[in-house]
Amino acid sequence: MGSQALWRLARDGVDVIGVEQFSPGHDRGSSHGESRIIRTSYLEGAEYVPFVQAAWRAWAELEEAAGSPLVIRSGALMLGRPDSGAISGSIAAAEHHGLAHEHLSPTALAERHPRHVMRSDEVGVFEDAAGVVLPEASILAAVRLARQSGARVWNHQAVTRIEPDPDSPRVWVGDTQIRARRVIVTAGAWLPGLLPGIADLGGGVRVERRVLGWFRITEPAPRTAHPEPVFARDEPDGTLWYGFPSMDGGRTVKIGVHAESPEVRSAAVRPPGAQWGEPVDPDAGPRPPDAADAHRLGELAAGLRGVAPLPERMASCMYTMTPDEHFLIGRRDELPGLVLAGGFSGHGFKFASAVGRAVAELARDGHTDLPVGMFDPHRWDAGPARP
Ligand code: PYC
Repeated sequence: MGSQALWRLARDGVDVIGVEQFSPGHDRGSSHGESRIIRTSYLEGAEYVPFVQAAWRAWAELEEAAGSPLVIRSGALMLGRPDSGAISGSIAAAEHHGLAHEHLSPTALAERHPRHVMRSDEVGVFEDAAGVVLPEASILAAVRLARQSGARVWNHQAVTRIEPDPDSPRVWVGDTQIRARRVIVTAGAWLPGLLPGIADLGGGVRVERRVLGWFRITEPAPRTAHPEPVFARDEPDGTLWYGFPSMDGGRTVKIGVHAESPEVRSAAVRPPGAQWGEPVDPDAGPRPPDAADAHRLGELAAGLRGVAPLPERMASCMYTMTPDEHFLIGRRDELPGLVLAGGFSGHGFKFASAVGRAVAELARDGHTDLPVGMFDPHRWDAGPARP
C-alpha cells in the first residue's frame, strides 16, 4: 500500500520519502509468497465491489507504467455448500452488482475442474473477472517507478516514533527526524504498536499467524477447456482455505488457510479480547512452520487430485485483524496530520493499488472519491455516524 502511494505521489510531483525497515519486497510481513488472489464478486460483502473495481483500474495503471504484467487473469472458483459464505456471499455480490458469474453443479465441477475432489452436496461459482496479483513484483515495480519520479527511499531504516501534528507531523527514524506536511502510515503488522489507540480500536486490532504451503503436483490435471483458476473453498466445518494455479510451470501449487474451523479455533492460543489465531509480535515474527502445519495443510490438500500429501515448502505470514475484518483507511482525529491504512485482515493485498491511490489523495488533497467510507478508523466510536 505504501509503495503504491509513494509511486502516485512522486509521479504527481510531490516531494516524498518512503521509509522501509527491511527492503521492498521482503518476506517479513503480509505481502510475500508470490501470489495473492484478486476477485470481484466479493464474498466478504457486496459493498466492496466498487473498491475492488477501482483496484483493477489502478493495477492496470501500474502495469502500464511498469511495462510488465502484475495481475494474471485466471478466473476464480468458489467452492462449498450452497448456503456457505463463499457461495452465498459471492452470488449475493454478483447479483447486487450485475456481475458475470456461473453457477456450477457437482457434475459441471467434475467436468470442468477435475483437480477438486468435491462432495455430492457441494457446488461452485465461477467468475472470470479474477486472478492472481504478484505481490513482490508489484511492490518492486512501484518503488522503482517512484524512485524514477524522484522519490527518496530509505531502506533498512525503522520508524521508531511518529509525532502527529496538523501542520507538521514528524517521523523519527532512530535519531533522525523527518518533518513533513503529511505522513501516510502503512506499517502492516506494526501499525497497532506504532500509533497510540489503534490496538484498541473496536475492541482490539490483533496480529495473527497464518501458514502457506507449496505442494508438488504429481499428476497434471486432465486437459479441459477451462484452465485452473484461483479458488477458495468453504468446508462444512467452517474452514475457509484457498489456492492458486501453478505459478512455476506446473511443478507446485500453493494453498493456505484463511480461517480455521471453530474446533481448531477453540484450541488455538487466544489472548483476552483477541480473535482465534495465534498472536504474533511482529518484531519477533511469526513462528516458523512446523510438522503440525504441514499435517494440517496436507489434510486440506487432500481435496486436490494429483498433488503430494505433504507440502515441499511452507512459509508463515501475519494477518492484522480488525474486529469486523474490514480495513482501516483514513484519519483519526487524535492523530492529526496522519493518514493510515492497515488492518487488512488477510484479504487486503488485491486492493493495494486502490488503497495507495486513496491514501495518496487523502494526504495530498484531503479527500478521495474512492469508496473508503466503510473503512473509517472512527467507525466504532460511540455517537452518530460520521459523514
Ligand atoms: O482475499 O482472496 C483473498 C484471500 C485468500 C487468502 C487470503 N485472502
